[in-house]
Amino acid sequence: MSVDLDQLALIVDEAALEARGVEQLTISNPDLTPAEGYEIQAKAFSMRLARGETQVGIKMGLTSRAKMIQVNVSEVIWGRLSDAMRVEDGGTISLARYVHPRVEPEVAFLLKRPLAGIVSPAEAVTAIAAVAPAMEIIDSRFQDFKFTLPDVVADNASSSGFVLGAWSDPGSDLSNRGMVMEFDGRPVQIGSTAAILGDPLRSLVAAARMVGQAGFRLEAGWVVMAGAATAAQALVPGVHVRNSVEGLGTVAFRVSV
Ligand code: OOG
Ligand code: MG
Repeated sequence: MSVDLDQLALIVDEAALEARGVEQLTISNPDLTPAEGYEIQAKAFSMRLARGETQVGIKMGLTSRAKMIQVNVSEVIWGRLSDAMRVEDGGTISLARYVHPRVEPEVAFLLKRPLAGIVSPAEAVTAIAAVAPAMEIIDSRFQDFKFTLPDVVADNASSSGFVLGAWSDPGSDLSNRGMVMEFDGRPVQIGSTAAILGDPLRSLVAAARMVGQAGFRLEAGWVVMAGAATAAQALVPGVHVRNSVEGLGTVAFRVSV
C-alpha cells in the first residue's frame, strides 16, 4: 500500500489549525521514513504559504541531550518558521490556539547572506548579521506529545511559535552563556548555550548542511533558531515567561488567563 503524503500533510495542517491532537502518523503508516516526514512537512508548510504566510527562517530541534531525552528521539531535526508563528517580545498568547504547548529557552541567529551545504564554523560566522535571546513555543499535534522521528519531522518539528529578543552584534563567542528561563520570576529551566551541540554555532552549521541536503538554502534575512538548551516547560494560564541569556539580554511573553 503506498502512502498518500498529501493526505498526511492535510492531517497535520488541520490539527495545527484546529488545535486538536491527532494520532501519530506512524500508527497507521508504520513504514513512514524520515525523508517522507520531510516531504509531508514541506507539503503542510505550503498550505500555510497558500493562506498568505511567508517563510522567515527555520528552527533546529533536538540539538541538546536534554531535549533528546525528553521526547525519546535522538536525531537533530529541522522545521520551517513563518511570519504568522512569530510572537512579539513582551506580547501575550492564548492557550486556546494550541493543543498542549511547551516553551523552550533558545538563541536565534539572523542571517545577512545565504548559507547552504557543508560550511565550517568560521564560514557560518560570516553569514550572521546578529544574535538574540529567544524562546520557541512547541506544540506537538500528536496526542500526549508522543511521536517517532518521522512523525515529529512531518509535524514541522513541533514548531508553533517563536519569540525574539533584541538583536546584538554577533561578535563574541556564544559557546558558554548561562540561560535561565523563569515562570513568574521563578527559575524553571537553567542551562547553558554549551548544551546546544557544544556551541549554538554548530547548530547553524548543521542547519546549512541539512537544508542543503534537502535542496534548499538558508536565505539572507532569515532567522535560525538554534534549538533548546534545556528540556521544554509546559505553559500554564496567566504565566509570565522570561528567558535571560548571559550577555544577550532577555526575551519575554505572557500567557493570557
Ligand atoms: C521536538 C522539537 C524540539 C528543540 O528545540 O529541541 C525542539 C519536540 O520536542 O517536540 O524544538
Ligand atoms: Mg526548539
